[in-house]
Amino acid sequence: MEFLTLEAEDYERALREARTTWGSAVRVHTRKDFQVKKGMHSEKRCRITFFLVEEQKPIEEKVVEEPVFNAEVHLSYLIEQNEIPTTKVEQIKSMLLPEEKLLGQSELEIQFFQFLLEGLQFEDAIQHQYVVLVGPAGVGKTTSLVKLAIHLRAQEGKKVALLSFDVHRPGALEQVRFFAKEYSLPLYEATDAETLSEMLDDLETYDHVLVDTIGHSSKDVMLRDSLSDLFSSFDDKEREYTLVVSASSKFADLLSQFELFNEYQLKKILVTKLDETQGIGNILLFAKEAGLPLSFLADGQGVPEDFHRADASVLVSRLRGFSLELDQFFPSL
Ligand SMILES: Nc1nc2c(ncn2[C@@H]2O[C@H](COP(=O)(O)OP(=O)(O)OP(=O)(O)O)[C@@H](O)[C@H]2O)c(=O)[nH]1
Ligand SMILES: [Mg+2]
Repeated sequence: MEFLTLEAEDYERALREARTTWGSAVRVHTRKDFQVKKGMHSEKRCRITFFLVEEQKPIEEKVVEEPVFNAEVHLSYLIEQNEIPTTKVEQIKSMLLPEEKLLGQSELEIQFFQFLLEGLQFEDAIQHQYVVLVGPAGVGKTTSLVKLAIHLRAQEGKKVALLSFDVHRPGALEQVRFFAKEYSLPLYEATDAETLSEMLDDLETYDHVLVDTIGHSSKDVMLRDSLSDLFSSFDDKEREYTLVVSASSKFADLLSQFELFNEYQLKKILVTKLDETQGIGNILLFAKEAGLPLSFLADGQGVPEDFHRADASVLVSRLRGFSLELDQFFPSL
């Protein structure tokens, strides 16, 4: 720190002089009063030693600006986080962002949440004796069939059997035989319409017969025809067809799978591989568009544990980007 000195007739003048030059930065360290001889007289003097401090600026009052909530930006974020199909984005924005109204964050989130769940149907009760799982190759039909069989037996005390239509493909039978053995599930293998009709009396003794089919696409005309052949053998049996889809499929692909398999008059949708996707917007909008109830949800390869009855709370726990605690709408979560 640097010290300065200044001398005047008295302390007040010395201080005034110092302040004339350095203003309010002056801080007096010491003062010394003394006499100076001037001829016969002596004169009073005062010497001050002082230092300067940085002038304190007045504390500016900070104006904390409230961030302005931008509903459109937040809605875009929710849309992205939940992987809403791009073809639906404009419709959602025009529905949820009315021009004449400013939305707060909670209000917007509740409306988006309602939009996602509105019209969704859930139905896990099996109404028919035969349950046929159909769907594209590799979505998890066989695995889900086994999980469903174990669920019906363990949770509902049903007598169940597996019936495989997928008996010619290398490896397919081994897979279902392995599961049947592992979980002590009776397995019937229908190689053709004739063997199937021979099994029907036996199959009548079960509460539910779960039918595993070969995954096929629109290009596999042969496969479709052979499947139709087999189905014709139990035309009179009460049965329900469930479409198995993977949660990681694109929305447009889900719609074309629905169109392809709806020739069987689908009753339900079973969703697999929920563990392989971040956003479930495609599945929610697909189920609504197809107008079919969701029956079960699979979220892993674990048999039988990665399998749940479809209900809103399971799906809601997979929604992302909300600041609202969504589980408040489902107290059982
Ligand atoms: N991560 C994950 N994998 C799954 C799920 N369900 C099935 N898988 C796996 O997906 C693969 C295919 O399953 P499958 O049950 O053979 O599928 P599929 O539809 O019967 O296949 P195809 O008979 O060939 O048409 C296997 O490795 C399964 O373990 C799931 O929910 N999550
Ligand atoms: Mg299979």
